[in-house]
Amino acid sequence: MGKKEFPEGFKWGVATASYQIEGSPLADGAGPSIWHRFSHTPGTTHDGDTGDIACDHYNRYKDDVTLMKFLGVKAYRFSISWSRIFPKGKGRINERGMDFYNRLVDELLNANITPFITLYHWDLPAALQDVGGWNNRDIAEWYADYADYVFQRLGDRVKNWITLNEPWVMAFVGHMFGEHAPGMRDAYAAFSVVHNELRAHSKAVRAFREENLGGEIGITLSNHSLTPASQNEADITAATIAHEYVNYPLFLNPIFKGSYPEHLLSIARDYMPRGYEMDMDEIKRSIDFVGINYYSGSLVRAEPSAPFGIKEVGRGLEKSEMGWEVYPEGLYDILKGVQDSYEPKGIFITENGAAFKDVVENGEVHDSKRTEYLKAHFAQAHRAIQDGVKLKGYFVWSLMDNFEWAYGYSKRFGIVYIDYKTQKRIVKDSAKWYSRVIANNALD
Ligand code: IFM
Repeated sequence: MGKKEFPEGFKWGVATASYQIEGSPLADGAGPSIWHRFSHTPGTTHDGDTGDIACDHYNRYKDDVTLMKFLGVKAYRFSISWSRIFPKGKGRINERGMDFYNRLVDELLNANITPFITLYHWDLPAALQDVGGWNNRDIAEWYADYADYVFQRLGDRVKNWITLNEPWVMAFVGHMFGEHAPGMRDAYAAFSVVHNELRAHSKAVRAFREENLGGEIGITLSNHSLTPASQNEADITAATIAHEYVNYPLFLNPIFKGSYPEHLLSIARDYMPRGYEMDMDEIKRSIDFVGINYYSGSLVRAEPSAPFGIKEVGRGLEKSEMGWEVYPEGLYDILKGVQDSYEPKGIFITENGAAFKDVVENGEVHDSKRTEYLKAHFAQAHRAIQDGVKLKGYFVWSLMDNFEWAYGYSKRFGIVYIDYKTQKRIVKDSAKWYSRVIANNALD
């Protein structure tokens, strides 16, 4: 295998999210989020874990930026907690919450690290959930007002914006499977949330353009490679529906083409909010890049008794601690699919990484499986670039171990280990390896 060089200026980065790392969720006047409420509800998370302390990044952000500088990362993707700035989701502004992100941005710029801000990574202000949350059409205005305020305050220094993180997960895991906040089990709510997410996204993009601050804006989508288990027609149709329902087409078709994907509608039409067609012109709006999150892949079989007739089956490959099969080729397929179907101006891998069991030995973590995982996925990203995909950067999930939602602290995705008792950070072998890749801008 020869040396694989990446394009000049390629943005090698790391990613995190507010509720997963910050801790101190109610500090300095912040309002509670739905994840604060959900994790404090008995029986919702592993061992009752909450984000109350997490990685204590709220207090240690300077050290964490120093750590990123030491690793040589070029870009940092983090999210803003809406309820730190608007404790009730709208109305009164909490200047002390805003100040935290002001300081973080300045610290990053001083360290020569480019900030990529995700405006929403699942921690909706609880006060907005009380009036329907993402299932209330008014959320599109509430969200756009919040986003616009953040553009005004940080847009002089921040030039890369992501409206929403993984809207599919928010909609379905939170509103149909009940495993994430707000813990609902209602398919009608889930599809109406998808539609409102798209409306909110579009209004925020419009606000961003109107502010005329310069910079780029996009959206980050979750993806799971889904291919037919056989060449039998039923399996092929099931895999097409599954791909359109779970992956980028659900959001990119409306954004780029102004319509929901055709096969998806065969299962979703009855669940869509009445009159949704009238919003499609507004949803279709140009964005500057697409953010792709990718971790794993499965085969799909038609199974009439399964939800929506779709059953995922494994290939018998090695699995991560999440039980997800390691399938790097799927990353190539997803990237190529986005490029060929929508021809976006740019694509970023906004998350990729793996949870494996980590052991601290003499103050070190030899996480060779994570390094192998990243190496194989970087190689597929490189192959995609060779084949014409406009990939501009790659964010490893995650900078550090953190609160893995309903799994609490039981899964470690970091390239930096967190000792939760002492909050000590240990740079894992995978981070040392990543640091060399960044320095060479190439994979050996
Ligand atoms: O930790 C999550 C992140 O918040 C969203 N994408 C997937 C990651 C791993 O499950």
